[in-house]
Amino acid sequence: MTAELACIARRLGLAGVSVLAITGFAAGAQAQQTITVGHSISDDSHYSVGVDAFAEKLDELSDGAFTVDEKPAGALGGERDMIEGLQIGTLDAVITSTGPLGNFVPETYVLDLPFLFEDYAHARCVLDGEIGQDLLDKVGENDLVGLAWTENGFRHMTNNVREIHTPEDAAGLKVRTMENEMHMAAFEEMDVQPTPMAFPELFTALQQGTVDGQENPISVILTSNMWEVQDHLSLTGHVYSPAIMLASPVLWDGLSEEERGWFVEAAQAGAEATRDMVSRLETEGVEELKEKGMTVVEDIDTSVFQEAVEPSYSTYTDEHGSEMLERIRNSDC
Ligand code: EAX
Repeated sequence: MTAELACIARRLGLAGVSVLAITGFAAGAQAQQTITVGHSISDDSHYSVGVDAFAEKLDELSDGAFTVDEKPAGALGGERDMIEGLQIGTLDAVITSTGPLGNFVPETYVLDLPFLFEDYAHARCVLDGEIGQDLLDKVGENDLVGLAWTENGFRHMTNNVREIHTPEDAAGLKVRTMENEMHMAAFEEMDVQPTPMAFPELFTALQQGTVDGQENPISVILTSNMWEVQDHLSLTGHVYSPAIMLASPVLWDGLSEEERGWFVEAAQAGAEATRDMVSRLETEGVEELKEKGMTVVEDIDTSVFQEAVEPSYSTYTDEHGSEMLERIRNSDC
């Protein structure tokens, strides 16, 4: 189409007229807007699959008025940097874990408590229901727009020192965590030395031995090639890691109600595609990591880990009370 138009333009002697302008004219003169979407992990990750599904749905709903420019792999900075970017409008949307989100929206810290969600069905049900919507609304009160909850996955530990079967095996290790108070408190209860760091710095830190280990969902471990620099994986599933698709209030202010609806619907389509990949890799990905040479400890007694980290809940409840925690525990999910 574009080449054809360029050809027509040349024949008409419109050499100086941009092809884009002609394309816009041909499509009914509707202005095209490019939406920049950033995330911290690779372009074959579950977030990237989510961006593709988001872009496709947005294109369909808007009849091509919005196109998406994906900036993966921390090209626009770590997750905290990108959230700040949204607030000042230097980018349009981000898919991020809740790692740094509590620094901006403290109400979301509840989601970062270890062993809060029993399984994927439980977490997805809570986030897709009234509780999830209330938290998205809270996000909206902090110079951010919460489009939809999406997913990173249950986090598992990797390291280069020894197989982890029990919290005692983890004790003494230096483990990179996200920049998240709740996560750090949980690891401290296991006598692990939590070392918070932005994701784009992690691979080099593992490679150079600045930290002994890290923890992330299978999809991240696999698609960020952590198996190249980590020997042992333990399926601890110690915390569910939600992700969220956020938009910039600067973008949002310029959209009509109808367009806002398209963005929310497209973000939900992205979340669905992301969750499908997370589910698939939760089993397939483990096999792949074994093939790539990782030793995998699968028979973990999670109850001993749960007991070890339980006292860290007070880090949350001392400051935020237990109302939201009880709501999640008592929900129908
Ligand atoms: O959001 O920082 C992390 O470990 C996150 O899990 C990752 O960047 C995906």
